[in-house]
Amino acid sequence: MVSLSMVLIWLAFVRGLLPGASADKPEKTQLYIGGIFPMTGGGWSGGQACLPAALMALQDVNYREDILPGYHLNMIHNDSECNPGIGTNVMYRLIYHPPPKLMLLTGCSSVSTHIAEAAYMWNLMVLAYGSSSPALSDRKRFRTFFRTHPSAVLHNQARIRMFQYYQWSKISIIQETQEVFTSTIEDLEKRAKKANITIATRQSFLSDPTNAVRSLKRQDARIIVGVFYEDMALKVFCQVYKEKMYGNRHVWFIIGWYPDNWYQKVEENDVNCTVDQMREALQGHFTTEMTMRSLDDTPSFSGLNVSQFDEELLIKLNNSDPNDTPGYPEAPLAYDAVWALALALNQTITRLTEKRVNVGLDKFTYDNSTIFREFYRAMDSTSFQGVSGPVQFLSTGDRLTLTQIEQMWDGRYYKIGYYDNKNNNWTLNHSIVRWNGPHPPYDRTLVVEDLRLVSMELYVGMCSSALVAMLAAFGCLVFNVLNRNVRYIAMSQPGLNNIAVLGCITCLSCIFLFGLDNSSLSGDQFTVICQARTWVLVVGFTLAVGSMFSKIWRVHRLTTRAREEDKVVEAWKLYALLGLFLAVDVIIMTVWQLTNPMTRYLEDFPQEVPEGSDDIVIQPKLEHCTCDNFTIWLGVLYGYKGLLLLFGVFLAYETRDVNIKDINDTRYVGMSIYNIVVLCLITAPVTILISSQQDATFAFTSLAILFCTVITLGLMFIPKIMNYKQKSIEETSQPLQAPGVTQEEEEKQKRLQEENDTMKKQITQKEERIRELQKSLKELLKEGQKMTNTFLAPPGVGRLRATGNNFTRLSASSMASSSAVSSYASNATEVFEEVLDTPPPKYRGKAPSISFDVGNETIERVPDHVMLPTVKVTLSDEPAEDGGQFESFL
Ligand code: ABU
Repeated sequence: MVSLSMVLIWLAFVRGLLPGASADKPEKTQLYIGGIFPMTGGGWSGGQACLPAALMALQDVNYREDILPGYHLNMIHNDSECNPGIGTNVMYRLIYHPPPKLMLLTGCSSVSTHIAEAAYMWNLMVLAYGSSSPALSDRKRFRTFFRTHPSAVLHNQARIRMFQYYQWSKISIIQETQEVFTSTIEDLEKRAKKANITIATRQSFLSDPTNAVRSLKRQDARIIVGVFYEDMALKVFCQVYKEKMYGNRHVWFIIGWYPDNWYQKVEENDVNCTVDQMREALQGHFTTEMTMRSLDDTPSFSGLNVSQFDEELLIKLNNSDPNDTPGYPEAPLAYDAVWALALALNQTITRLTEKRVNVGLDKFTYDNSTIFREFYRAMDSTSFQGVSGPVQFLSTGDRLTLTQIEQMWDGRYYKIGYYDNKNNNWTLNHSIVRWNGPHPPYDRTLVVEDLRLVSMELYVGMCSSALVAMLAAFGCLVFNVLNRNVRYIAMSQPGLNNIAVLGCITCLSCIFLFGLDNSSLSGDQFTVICQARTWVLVVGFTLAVGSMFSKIWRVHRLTTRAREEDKVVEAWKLYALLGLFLAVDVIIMTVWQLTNPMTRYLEDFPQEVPEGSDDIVIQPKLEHCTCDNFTIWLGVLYGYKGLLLLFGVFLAYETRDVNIKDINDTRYVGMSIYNIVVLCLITAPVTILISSQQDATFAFTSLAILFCTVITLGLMFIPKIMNYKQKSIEETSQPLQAPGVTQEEEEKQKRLQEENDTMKKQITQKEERIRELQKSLKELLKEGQKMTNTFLAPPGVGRLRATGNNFTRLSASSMASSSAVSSYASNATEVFEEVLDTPPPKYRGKAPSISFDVGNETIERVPDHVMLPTVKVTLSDEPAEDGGQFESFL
């Protein structure tokens, strides 16, 4: 009531002062409207400038004789504190305290929504000068609502345009929990989605933005839209300063209707940051706001242009700093709102007259819908030039204007452009736009993928080695094929050796495939190669190891089977065994390929931040060739190959002493298998352990393949090549098969040869044993019988010879019986020399044998291949003068 009386006094004063106001004119009928102004409170206290502007408009309307003739428009108003509860209370007071109000003027969206939702119950129209909430555009909910303040959706159109222009496709949002902001953000989300812009995160807060800002930081928000009232803006940017979420990595978009120096009000809002800190945090941020002052100086319907309006308003504000006065930007909207309702009422009078409804506006009551209906229609069709620009309402009660974009630099706002919502075009003064960094910030931390590749030097080195090994293997193959008829090679299963060489070459080719990565392959190509290399290695391994296995199995059969027919392993069986191994490979690999195909998988490593870069992080990645159940499949393959190797090792061990001359590489094949087992046992687990180090894995795998193949080739072929060199071509190249000799005969000959060799070996061992026995016997005899040289000739084939000149008697007796087998006295030297090489004269005619009587038997001594019993030879009577010796030759 105090306010009302002040207004009336003030109006009376103005009327008295203004020209054209005459005291003798008939009393005017008083009309009343209600005004709800947020004068205080934390949100938007725009009433501080809007109320004077509205009063100014009332004064100007009342001054005009052509507007509302015979009426005087009054406004009864109160403070809503931008609080819905207080605002609603003010509304009830206005309604229930006479006189009836023709209309309610409101500001602050949260208050306006409550009032506008209820007002139609009293046939009341609501006109908002300061409500931006997009929610208010809902005609079904707010049936009698109009506003000179455009909807905040106009901000969103301009924002989206900016995002598109600077190619920001990922934004984040922070909002105060108020319907005005929630509905603004909902609209922004819809528009962003349409424009393919992702909302990375949306944070909201009620009264403390600390956690919301921290959360933005955690989520690496870069382009941030903030919608909140001025008091919250101070808190938000103080926290932004603390979290260092400003500068060259961040861009903030906030609402532009705060007074220009809003950030300086830190003390009165209890914000724990200095003005300088706020200025620093706000450097370069953008604001969007609807144009609230006409862009040109053309006079409005009221007669005032914008500058005149501002001048007058400043007087009303007692020349206080407009930048420091909340609602100063919106003041033209309040001024135009009063003009809009005055013009609508004016129009209503005309309409009522036209309709011959003979009631004055002062007869309006809350249940009189006649005046209300005409008033609504008049308002709906209002159109005039205001100080805020053209005033016209859409069917939703909204108003369209340009959106103005500003940027703050060093604490000052600079206009950088406008967005025309109606025509969907914009003007942006790029030269004014400034950035904290050398370029507009990125909308996200750029994650640069760094694919870890096998080093080129290593790849070239390993491939060169593999190539050399392949050439060597090829050389072995050629050697084997060219000399396949040479006995030495022909007897070593050259066919299987050739397959082993091919297996080695296949395995070596894998080295080329293992080193191929993203530097030369696309993702799909890598998948193909990763499948191919598994197949190639598996098949190569089986060809090499399988053929060696077959060879050693054959030798094992040959040397361990008792029956002659069991010993024979036909060649086709060896190849069939190899074929079986390959078939198992193909089955395992095919099932693997069909059920869990190998594919490209990228392993991520911890991100790295390059020095001096805020916007880029390096994401190291490594390509792997893997699949579901990879470990199981690897286990199946390793299990099968492991069994093959294990059995191969067993066979190699069993045949370790076999030295069959013509199957001359048995031992070497065994050694190759040992070597492969050892290398596989090391390589398989180590490559799994170091699988995250591409160079080490490639080097280790390649070296294992190189060692396995080169050692195998060396063991199989170097002895053959050496042998080939040593033996003359004539010796080694005897035709294997004389004309007319059958394959069977040849096999038999081979077998006999092998047996012969075995026996020769046994003989050598026995001879060795004999020598040892002779030696010990000699020592015994020397000690025990100095006068009698007794010599125990060992059993076996051999010759006896005594040296010296003067043996008088020589007797030989069998160890088996004590009787002498032969005795005579003669020139011993002569006799024995003769006995051994040619029968002595007296035995001539019996040559080439000599017989000994052993007991009742006569054993004929044949120079070769005859086993003699142990013969005791005694040289007695007179030892040789020269201390002659007696020796046995075997
Ligand atoms: N421009 C002031 C808007 C205030 C509000 O919508 O609550």
